[in-house]
Amino acid sequence: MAGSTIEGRHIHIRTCHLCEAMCGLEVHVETNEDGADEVKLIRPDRDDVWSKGYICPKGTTLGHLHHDPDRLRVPMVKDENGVHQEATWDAAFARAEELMAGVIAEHGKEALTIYIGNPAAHNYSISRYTGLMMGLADLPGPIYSAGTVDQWPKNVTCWTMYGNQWRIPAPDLPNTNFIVVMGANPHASQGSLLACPDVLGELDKVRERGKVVVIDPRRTGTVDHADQWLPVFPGTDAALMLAIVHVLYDEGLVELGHLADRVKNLDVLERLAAEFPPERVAATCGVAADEIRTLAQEFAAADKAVWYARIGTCNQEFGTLASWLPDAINIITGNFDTEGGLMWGKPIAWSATLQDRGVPIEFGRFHSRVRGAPEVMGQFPVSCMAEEIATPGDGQLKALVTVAGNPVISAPEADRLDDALPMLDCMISIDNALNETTRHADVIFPGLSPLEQPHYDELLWAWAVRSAGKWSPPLFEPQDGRPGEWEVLLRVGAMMGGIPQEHVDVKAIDDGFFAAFAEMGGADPAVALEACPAPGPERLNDNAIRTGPWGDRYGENPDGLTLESFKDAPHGIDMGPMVPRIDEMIGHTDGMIDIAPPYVVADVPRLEERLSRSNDGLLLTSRRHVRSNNSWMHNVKVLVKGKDRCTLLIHPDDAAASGVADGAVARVTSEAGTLEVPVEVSDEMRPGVVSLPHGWGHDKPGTRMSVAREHAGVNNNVLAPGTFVDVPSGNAAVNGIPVEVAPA
Ligand SMILES: Nc1nc2c(c(=O)[nH]1)N[C@H]1C(S)=C(S)[C@@H](COP(=O)(O)OP(=O)(O)OC[C@H]3O[C@@H](n4cnc5c(=O)[nH]c(N)nc54)[C@H](O)[C@@H]3O)O[C@H]1N2
Ligand SMILES: Nc1nc2c(c(=O)[nH]1)N[C@H]1C(S)=C(S)[C@@H](COP(=O)(O)OP(=O)(O)OC[C@H]3O[C@@H](n4cnc5c(=O)[nH]c(N)nc54)[C@H](O)[C@@H]3O)O[C@H]1N2
Ligand code: SF4
Ligand SMILES: [Mo]
Repeated sequence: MAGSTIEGRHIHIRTCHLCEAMCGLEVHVETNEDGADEVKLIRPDRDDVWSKGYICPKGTTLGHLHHDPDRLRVPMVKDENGVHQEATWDAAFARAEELMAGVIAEHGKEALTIYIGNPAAHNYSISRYTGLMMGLADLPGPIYSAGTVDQWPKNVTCWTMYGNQWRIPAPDLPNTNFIVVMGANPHASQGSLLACPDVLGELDKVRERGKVVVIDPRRTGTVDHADQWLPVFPGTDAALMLAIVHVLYDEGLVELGHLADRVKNLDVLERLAAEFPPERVAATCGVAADEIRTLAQEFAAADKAVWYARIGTCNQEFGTLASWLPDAINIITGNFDTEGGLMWGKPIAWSATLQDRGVPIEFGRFHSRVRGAPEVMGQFPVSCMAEEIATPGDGQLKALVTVAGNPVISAPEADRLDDALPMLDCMISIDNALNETTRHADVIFPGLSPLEQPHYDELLWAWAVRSAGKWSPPLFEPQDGRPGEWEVLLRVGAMMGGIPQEHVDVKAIDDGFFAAFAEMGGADPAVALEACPAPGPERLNDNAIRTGPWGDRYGENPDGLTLESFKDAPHGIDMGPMVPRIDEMIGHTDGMIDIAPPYVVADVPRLEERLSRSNDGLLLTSRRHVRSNNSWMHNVKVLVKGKDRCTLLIHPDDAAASGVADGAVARVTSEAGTLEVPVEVSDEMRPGVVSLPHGWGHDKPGTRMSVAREHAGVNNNVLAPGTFVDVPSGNAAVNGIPVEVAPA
């Protein structure tokens, strides 16, 4: 096992699985008087090839998560009084199967769906085995995920521009000299669709070399690491960026560099932008025309520049347009697929999501039953889930499986979903907590503690600023007889597929799954199966490394990498910085980047209408904090202690006009609902815009979150109208919600 033992203390080397920064940790474990192993201390691993000693406060709390007495360790089954009781694994599987089989018999598989939450992206078992689960379930209808309150617009633009929805390019931060950070706050998030340790430290270095500009309605902590802050009105970024493109064309600053003959539909982009001179959008965006003009000129003049946009540009009314235009700006200024610009990462271990190519682009193949929402990449907006459960009729949802998700907090119209979930005939959750969502589940199957399983980040290296990789062994042995999370997913998938549990041959199913992956990597499945006989996620990980760009190809390239290479290198392996990849990354059959995809630009008229809407009244936005992680880490005492973070941030002028004072309680009302929340008056907000954090509201009965309950806060998604979406992607617009603020 990696690490060393000093005076009875074992020091494990591990990668923090919580966020995209993937920091290396030293986890110090001691055996206590009762003979139990306990995490005593977590500190940065200075020898980590990637993070080199950087961590944030959350990384030091993995021991708290592991030892939390509230964490589920055995399955929970609801008794006849609706109270969760601990159960054996066999009893829990039997109850789940009984309920699921009942729904299938009575309503068919149309009545089944799955919701997949965010930690799936940070857990190798879940990220791989939800794929197998869906394959086994073979559902005729859509599934739901946190993706439609997150990056779905970016998936739409990457699919239409590059031909693959997960080939998301990221800023080459360590090598750029000019960066625009739009709708992202790495001060809290530590980077998103951008894997880079110590993003703020990197921004400081960019400032030394050139300039950092932040475009955000809030003067965030990231602005402290920037030269300029442009306080844009929420939802107007696309208009601002079209004006940037306008200036670039108008002033002859367009220069495609090495991509000159790799980009099509440039004329469409130019024609559209011609309609958006800075003077036309300035009032709507809240950014002066000369500031827009200067930014375009400076961006074009910088030798290496990059325009980086994240969740503020996705979770909004024009998410698809605002996700398309940053890439377009980088492309037409010669800052795409080149050092210091927007580039694709090159993972050592490939992810299946990045492999598929050539799927014909098609949206709206079917529509949701209740509101008629079009399918987008197999999903409906997550806000549809409540109405699809609550509205009777053919195709009504009767069974739901949630995997590592808490949509009662994270999805728009949160209270409506909370009311709908008890109407299900069968709800199964695969989750480590009895929280606001899982309290409705008939059966909860806990996953292993992250410290009980190996870890390798699967997808995140696709947008990492270096080609590196790290594997962490489990620190603790799971309790006897506990199935791994992968096996639970496999079994529940089979259940949804109508395969009786006694006929589920885990090894045979897993062998078939692995063989398909080996083939996807270009290996001979028979050779791969012989080399890797043990079922489970580890051999998938091994295969992705062996058939990846530096892999041993099962012996063909004897000096190549395997999972063993990572086991021998606890501080990680680094294969260098980002490199140009255009020839490998375009999935379209013509090999061209489509800089103005018809599906995307068809939404421009909707944006034009926005220009005639005034910015009167107050618009609600969301925010994050470095000591929170969406909804699920508020049960860690050291992270929630201190000042109340769940406050309404409001500019002094707006506070005065609304009659609310600092520290008082305000009533915030939207079309969807009402909340009462403490006020924090601050000029860090742009006038006309207020901000609430997401992920709070832990006061529901029937949960087992004793610490979070004492720091409950309110759920800002009670205020998010479910039908307020970015139309082309169906992604929720949880930013830019019109609200009224009054004294409570
Ligand atoms: N208003 C507003 N709403 C938002 C956002 C916003 O900015 N504003 N952001 C959106 C975004 S970007 C996201 S990604 C979503 C997140 O939405 P969700 O993914 O639905 O919510 P999380 O809070 O991440 O909940 C994660 C769940 O996973 C469980 N969990 C943690 N670790 C494990 C594990 O190892 N195994 C298993 N099985 N379970 C585990 C936790 O107990 C918890 O129940 O929220 C979205 N909602
Ligand atoms: N500590 C911590 N880290 C996290 C998470 C967490 O909850 N806590 N969540 C993780 C997840 S799931 C994700 S997806 C990432 C997200 O990571 P980021 O994208 O960096 O998200 P935020 O920190 O929410 O920053 C979004 C910013 O957008 C601004 N904004 C809101 N509306 C608009 C708008 O219309 N236009 C513009 N230009 N800006 C706008 C907000 O004021 C806010 O400052 O973070 C991840 N990392
Ligand atoms: S920034 Fe914090 S939460 Fe993210 S990986 Fe590093 S230590 Fe973990
Ligand atoms: Mo997210």
